[in-house]
Amino acid sequence: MVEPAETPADTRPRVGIVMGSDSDWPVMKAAAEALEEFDIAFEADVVSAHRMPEEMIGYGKEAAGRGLQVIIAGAGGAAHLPGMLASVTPLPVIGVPVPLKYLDGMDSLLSIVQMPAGVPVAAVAVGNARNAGLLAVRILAATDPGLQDRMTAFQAALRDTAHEKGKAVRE
Ligand code: RP5
Repeated sequence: MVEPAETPADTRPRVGIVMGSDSDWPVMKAAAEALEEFDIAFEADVVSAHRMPEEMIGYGKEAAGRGLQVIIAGAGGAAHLPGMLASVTPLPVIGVPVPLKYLDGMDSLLSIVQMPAGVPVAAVAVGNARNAGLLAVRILAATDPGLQDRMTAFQAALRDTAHEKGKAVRE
């Protein structure tokens, strides 16, 4: 019998992107795009803290064992997903406050950032899923010199672009 081939280590997801609803995806896909820019394998799914709590806890409990190294969790309104995941996983959790129709995302931001001592969630700005992706890259780069070199090059490109734009202002 032929054994099924194992998934090659570099194609196994290292980052899990989860969100409370598919309606969060237009915001959250920017995290996926940032990871793609750095060739980081990731998975993305809807895991609602309120509509599927058992599955949500299961996802958090199993994430590290499945090989994930960082979780990016986005939610809007009563945005409990990042904090609840952080309560059941030892992995770093990055929360993305998704802005909804009312309150400009302030409710999402405060729900995510006001965690009790001992259970940290790294929150990015309202709607800024790109920064969540880039922060995940930096976390992974701490133990990956090649990835760190790419992040350094990315930062140099940001600096060059800012210089270039400044030139247009100065002239
Ligand atoms: C939150 O409720 C989700 O993260 C989403 O931001 C919000 C609205 O969800 P839908 O009603 O659009 O599914 O749990």
